[in-house]
Amino acid sequence: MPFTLNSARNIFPNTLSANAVPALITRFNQLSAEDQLAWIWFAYLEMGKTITVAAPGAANMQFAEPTLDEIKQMSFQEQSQVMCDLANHADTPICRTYATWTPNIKLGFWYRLGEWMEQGIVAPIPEGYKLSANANAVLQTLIGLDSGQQITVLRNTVVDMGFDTSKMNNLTRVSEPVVPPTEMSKRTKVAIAGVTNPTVLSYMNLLNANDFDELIKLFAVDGALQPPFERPIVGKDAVLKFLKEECPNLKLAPERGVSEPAEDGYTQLKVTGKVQTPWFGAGVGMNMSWRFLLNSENKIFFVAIDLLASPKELLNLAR
Ligand code: ECH
Ligand code: GLY
Ligand code: GLY
Ligand code: GLY
Repeated sequence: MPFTLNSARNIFPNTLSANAVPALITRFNQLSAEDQLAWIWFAYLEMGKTITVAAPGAANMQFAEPTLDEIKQMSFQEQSQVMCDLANHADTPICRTYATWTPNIKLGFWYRLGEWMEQGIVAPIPEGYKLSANANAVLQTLIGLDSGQQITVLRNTVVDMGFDTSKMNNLTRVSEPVVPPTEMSKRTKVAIAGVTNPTVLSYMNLLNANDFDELIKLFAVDGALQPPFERPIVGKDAVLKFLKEECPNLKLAPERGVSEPAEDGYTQLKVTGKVQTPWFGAGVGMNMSWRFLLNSENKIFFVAIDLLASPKELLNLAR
């Protein structure tokens, strides 16, 4: 039986992904909007003790600027309302605009609001605000996670805010200006113990070089990419759009892998290693796996990227 998207998703079923992340987000979503905002504020402060977030690039900020200016002009009460609306997924013009932004623009927007809250330009979390008992318990759970899982929780809560895009019929996403690929002489090459497959090595090297136009050529026409905790993105056009919007300046450091033949001339490979995001650089190494299914032409039919449950999982290459 040939592979389908669904059977592809189940290759290397022993892979243990960080289920603590979606479990925590479910509990977070049950908190009130006020509690959610204060929770993120306290979480952000707590994480700031050990890891440093980089300032957003100008490219990420330009789309958020008009909305930030609008918020700056508001009274504290109106500003608090906007932030609660975002957490509540309300149907307001700002919540609709927010929904059109890529994750990096959303993160840049909140980064700036956080600075303004600190400087007294935007309504702060009220002094002495007491988190509910539930919110406190969820915060304690977060503090117990490793830093890669912590920043994933934070990123996903920010990405989920705003009006629900599935309820918008004329959604035109704004795209960040495309980051140019690294020039040839400055590119790096990965080495992966146990893996010599040229498609997999090129995948890592081209992603590290921001060379998305070449990277997409490694995919089958109906190929799919499944980001952590998300549904697969299917088809070359959609995958290329995702790569250009969400994947600039990542640093992939795969370490080891395993390769074996599958049905119909397909090959399945699992690779584990570390990934850095430009937001935290070398300060946070996320423990990741890539589960590739290549077709008989060595094109990517499917690749799943998972955030692993623990560093121990880096050694788990079992089928
Ligand atoms: C304040 C209080 C009020 C409410 C809010 C606030 C501000 C919060 C802020 C939060 C900032 C958070 C940030 C998080 C960044 C996280 C980034 C992550 C990136 C992970 C990327 C991965 C990539 C994997 C991939 C690989 C591939 O091979 C294919 C592509 C891809 C405090 C004001 C809200 C400011 C900056 C977790 C794992 C490896 C799938 C992408
Ligand atoms: N079967 C492993 C995962 O989906 O994370
Ligand atoms: N500073 C990380 C970014 O703008 O993507
Ligand atoms: N959750 C990581 C990403 O999709 O960028």
